[in-house]
Amino acid sequence: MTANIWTVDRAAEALRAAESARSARHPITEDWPGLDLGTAYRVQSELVAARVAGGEKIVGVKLGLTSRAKQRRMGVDAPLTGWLTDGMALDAGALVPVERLIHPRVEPEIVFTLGRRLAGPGVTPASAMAAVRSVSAGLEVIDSRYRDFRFTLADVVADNASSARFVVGDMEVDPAGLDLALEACVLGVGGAVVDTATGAAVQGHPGRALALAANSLAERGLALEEGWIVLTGGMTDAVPLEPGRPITAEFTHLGTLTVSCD
Ligand code: OOG
Ligand code: MG
Repeated sequence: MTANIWTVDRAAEALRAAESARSARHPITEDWPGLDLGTAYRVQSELVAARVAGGEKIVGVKLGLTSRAKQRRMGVDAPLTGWLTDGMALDAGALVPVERLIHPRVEPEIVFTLGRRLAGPGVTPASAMAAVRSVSAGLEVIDSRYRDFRFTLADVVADNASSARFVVGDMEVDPAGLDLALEACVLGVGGAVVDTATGAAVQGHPGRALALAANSLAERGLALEEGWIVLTGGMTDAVPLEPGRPITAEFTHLGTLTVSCD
């Protein structure tokens, strides 16, 4: 009955296959009900290790499901982390290569660049913010490898938190001059405002999300490195990316970012 045995390798391969075929699949936990969080993070590590072996470089970390808007929509009530590589980065203004994606959605995020290494455990929001060199606007393009973005926490962890692409704005703002809980974002689709939020939507303050990422990585013996970027999580629900309907995030102090596709 070896065909029924699921392993970290097999789960990673199933997710890679769904991504390259652009074909959404059913949740891994339907095949592998025993998949626990620790093992799901090993699947995630294996996926990113394969990208690194293929020449990509890790440039940072993302948090997912840090806001109530996202947790409610996805039906998962705990945050998670995933990896970002240079292969996922898009230049501001570049078209999103939707021909390589399954069903992309876009969400506005507050992004940190670290001026020094940040290692848990015991990182507080204040000590996390002390490691931040600059704050920027971000738009994340997520693309779950699961049909209809339907998954459990273990599934979405294994799928590297639905990571696909991301854009970071060129403004690099000193965190000392900002109240990030009150930093507002207006999300527009095709010129119409569809949602609004402030930084407080993200764990009360995005610095709390950063501390959470450092402490969560520490449980796996890992740390956030100097120079890395950290996407702190969608402030609003994500919106589908469609041709002819550019998605714009306008922030109070971090500038305005737009993504679109043909
Ligand atoms: C999971 C990824 C969540 C965020 O910012 O909350 C995420 C998903 O919604 O597919 O990136
Ligand atoms: Mg996100």
